Amino acid sequence: MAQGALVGFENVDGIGVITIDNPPVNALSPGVPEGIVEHLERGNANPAVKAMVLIGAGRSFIAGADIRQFGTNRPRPVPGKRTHEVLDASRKPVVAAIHGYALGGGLEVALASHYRIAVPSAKVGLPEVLIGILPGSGGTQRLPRLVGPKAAMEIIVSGRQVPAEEAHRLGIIDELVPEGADLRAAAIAMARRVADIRPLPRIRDRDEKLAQSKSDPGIFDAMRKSIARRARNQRAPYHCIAAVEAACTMPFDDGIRRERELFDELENSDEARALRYAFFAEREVAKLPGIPRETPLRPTDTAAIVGAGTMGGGIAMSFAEFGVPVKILDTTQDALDRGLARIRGNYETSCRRGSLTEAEMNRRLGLIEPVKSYDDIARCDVVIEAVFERIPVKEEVFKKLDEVMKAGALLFTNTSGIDIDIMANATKRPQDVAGTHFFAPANVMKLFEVVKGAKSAPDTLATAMALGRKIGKISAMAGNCDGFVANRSRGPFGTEMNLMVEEGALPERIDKVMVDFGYPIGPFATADLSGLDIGYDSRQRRAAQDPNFRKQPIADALVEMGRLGQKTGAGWFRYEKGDRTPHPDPEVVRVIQEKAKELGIEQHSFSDEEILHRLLFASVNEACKILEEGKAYRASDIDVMWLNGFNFPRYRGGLMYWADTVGGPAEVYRQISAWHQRYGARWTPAPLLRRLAETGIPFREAKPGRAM
Ligand code: T1G
Repeated sequence: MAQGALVGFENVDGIGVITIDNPPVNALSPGVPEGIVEHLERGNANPAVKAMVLIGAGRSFIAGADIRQFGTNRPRPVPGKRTHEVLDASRKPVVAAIHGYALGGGLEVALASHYRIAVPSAKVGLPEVLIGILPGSGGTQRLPRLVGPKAAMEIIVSGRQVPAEEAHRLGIIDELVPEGADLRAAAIAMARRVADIRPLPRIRDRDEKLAQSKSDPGIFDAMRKSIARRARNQRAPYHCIAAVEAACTMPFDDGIRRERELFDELENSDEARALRYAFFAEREVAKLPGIPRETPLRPTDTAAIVGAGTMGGGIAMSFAEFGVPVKILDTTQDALDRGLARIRGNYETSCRRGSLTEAEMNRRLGLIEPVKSYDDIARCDVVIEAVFERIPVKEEVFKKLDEVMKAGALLFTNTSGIDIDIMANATKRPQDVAGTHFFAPANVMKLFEVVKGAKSAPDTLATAMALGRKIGKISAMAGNCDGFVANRSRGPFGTEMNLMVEEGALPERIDKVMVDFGYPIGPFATADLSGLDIGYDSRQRRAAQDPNFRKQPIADALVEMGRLGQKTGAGWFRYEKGDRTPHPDPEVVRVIQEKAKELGIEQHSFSDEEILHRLLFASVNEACKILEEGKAYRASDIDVMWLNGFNFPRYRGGLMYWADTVGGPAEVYRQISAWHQRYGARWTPAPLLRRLAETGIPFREAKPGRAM
């Protein structure tokens, strides 16, 4: 293959092998589809070529269209020259040989091929819905013909990756070759076997599976109903269903045209732009200015957790899910027993819900080893402290870790806000210490906030970031400050929600505004879920230390009444036994009115927009301070934290991206300045906000004020 060619061709004794070589994931960037088409046409025209193979160089087949091309003014495909059309017109069989990923346009190329062969570790899928569009190269028309419309809709609307073995069972993959076997050779052998078989097996010619929609016409409405909650305010999931419906109701070529119409309606939608932004923001966040990508990482093959509480248990589950053996240490057998019982209970719930098999539960439990002595964890590569949020307790743990852990072991803390340097300075190896902050529930939430201590070594930080990705998280770097970055930027949101309740906005009203905006549940229902006592203690401590610290009188009153949230059946809302549905409670209204009167706070009405902007603009202002202080590398890193730590609706891009869509810095600065006049110092605009407003630079391009 010519050096540097994106797509190569080699005639192997009559089998034309077409190799795509566009690192890192063989995206269908400009030149790649053209190269594939050129070689398909050459192979068809060459009498010496009996059949062909399509295969990817490097680590993957084709990961899909080049997402960077969307939203740009790119050339329209030439009719009849689209890859899947040329494959359809091929007079010779083409075998798609899949390893790594065949996603989006990559799977569509494979589906337009005549045969598909894969290694078991390969994954296929049509994830376009995850970036706000839909498969636009025949996937919505061919997949239903292969697996039936119902299974096709599940794959297309979820956007999930389908492991090759499941794809083989579904009929998407014709043949699996043993892992480690020579896929290219197997594909060539398959091409040789099928070279003379006619007619060529084109999926477009197979309609038998579409009959399912005739016998069960309700499948489309049922699908629309089943996604209604999570697809709120979004169009792509519904367009995916409409495209599959077209496959069942139109001739193939009409269905292709309908698919393209639906695709064109989405490519430049707000939702698609925001989701593309989120996709790239979650790749950018892995890049650490000043720490080279090739920094050698320390080993993280064995892990230990100190503290078998809720967080420690959830962290242990994260390691076990990704096959990392993990010891969990606590000082008493009772604490360990409770911790392991909680872990087992979580798994049993997942098994009951069908999201986990018993075998998988047992595999994971087999990786979690309870221990009672620090000596039992001394040889572990990484240890994460997850004990009470009390400084003396944490200092004691780190002193002990410093004594027992092997040289070079990574000493991480899951603290949600205590100064990392306090723990680091309790050891003689501060270079090995960093924060690795999980978000509750630790085995569910994706955000893994890595916090840089003053003396954290570069490889310590690089390894921490890689460790997060290794256990299925999205790692994001934060500078060491009160609340780090995620919680610090979320803090003002919490302040404003409590103040608005004092001013007359009821919890159910604020929750509705945020659920309508796209959150899965409202902030008050979320507080009830976490437990109102969590913040109560720290507020009392801070008020005792800082006379200027303003407590939250209504939240405090609820806690003092024993209303701790779901766990006591009442908090901001009332709960029926065994039901998590929040119900407004007149008792809470009484407390609010009583406290507001006591505090002499003027009650007033709110618009939905005022509620939304009071909460989110407060956090945008704090995010500007964070960037100014150099505690985050990028505004998009803060967006990644809000998407993966706080369930901010993904199709709105993230806190800072969204702020740009509602008038950007100029509008936010105008509004905050008005609230500054009305409410005082807490609404003082951040200097960076003012500069962005004056210079017209959007939030998502804001740069940190200084190095982290
Ligand atoms: N386009 C452009 N760049 C891409 C890309 C893509 N499809 N996929 C990955 N990259 C870049 C990524 O930004 C990063 O860049 C590098 O490759 C490594 O990615 C017509 C319309 C394949 C599972 O949605 O899911 O086809 O940071 O860190 O963790 O119907 O990449 O190094 O500069 O994610 O090993 C459909 C998206 C497109 C797949 C590999 N396909 N990609 O994960 O690597 S739309 C997708 C992924 C489409 C058709 C429709 C993952 C991966 P940088 P990475 P990874």
